[in-house]
Amino acid sequence: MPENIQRFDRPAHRLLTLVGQKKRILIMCHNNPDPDSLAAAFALKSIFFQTIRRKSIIGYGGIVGREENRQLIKRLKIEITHISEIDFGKFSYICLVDSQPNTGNNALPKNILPDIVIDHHPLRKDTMKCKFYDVRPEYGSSSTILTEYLRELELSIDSKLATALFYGLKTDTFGLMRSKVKADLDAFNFLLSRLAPRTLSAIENPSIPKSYYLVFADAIENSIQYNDVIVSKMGRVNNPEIAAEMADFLLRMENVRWVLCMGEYQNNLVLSMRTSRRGWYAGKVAVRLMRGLGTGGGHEKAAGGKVDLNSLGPEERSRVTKKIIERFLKVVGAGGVQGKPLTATSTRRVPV
Ligand SMILES: [Mn+2]
Repeated sequence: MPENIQRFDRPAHRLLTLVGQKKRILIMCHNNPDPDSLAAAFALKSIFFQTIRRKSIIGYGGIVGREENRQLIKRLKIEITHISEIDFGKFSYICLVDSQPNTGNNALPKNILPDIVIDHHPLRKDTMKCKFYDVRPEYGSSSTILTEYLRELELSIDSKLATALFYGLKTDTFGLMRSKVKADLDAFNFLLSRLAPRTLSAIENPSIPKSYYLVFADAIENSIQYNDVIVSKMGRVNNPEIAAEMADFLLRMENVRWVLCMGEYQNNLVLSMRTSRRGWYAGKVAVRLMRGLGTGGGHEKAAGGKVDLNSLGPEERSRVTKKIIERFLKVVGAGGVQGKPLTATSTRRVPV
């Protein structure tokens, strides 16, 4: 019976023993991969190359939407392959990082169970059927786990890999703000002295297209505030990650504790949820909101979800959106609150 590998000493050694001399290895990120997913895959690829001299392939579904993430891939030369160019049958070993089977956020076909799962989301039932899984929900990032693997195996970590892992850890934990374990801080300190500071800065501060600002303007225009809760209906978006960016941005508003942003991307309703409230678990709230409608999940402070709109007409689509908003407001305690357009506030501060 496979067991959660983290209970054992030296998980990276166990992983390598299990992989042996497998020839063709695929490492899958989640859809629209974020820095943590990309860095974890990049690190696992480096582990296989440095130990068993195997060149593995990093696969992903969706698109790389954020300009920061595009820069990460470009500047650190992370080679990734879209699933449209991947023949899953050709691989003798499949790894999944920063995600788990049947979560709806990775592009692995339903009939393919990965051999290896390394993740920091809450453990799922299907994951327990995999040969090797190392799932640590208390960890701030998958990059933290992979940094530990590299250190355990005493492998070299060049500045590119250190920069990727540092950025993955930093973004997933909001600069350690969302971190709860010392392991994150240890990895942070370890990577800090090894990364390329100018490259990191270039990744974090890219030029951004004008369209991005227009989407933001639109989203703010279409936001409704219910006391400390904001719901934004963004309409059609040309990038599935923009809902998450908007949610992060809105949560920084003073006195706001919950944000839900929703947009339509390629016949999917994508939603992103954020909270700064303690004692709640956004990922669990997302699962509840999406029950019977689609898929959802996530972490303590950040979560997401997706509804397939393909078979739904315009009326059904708006009914689904309404239902999700209704459930959300009820769960976060704003059920009976009369919402006001965000831009209608009379307390707008105008600099003199
Ligand atoms: Mn992650």
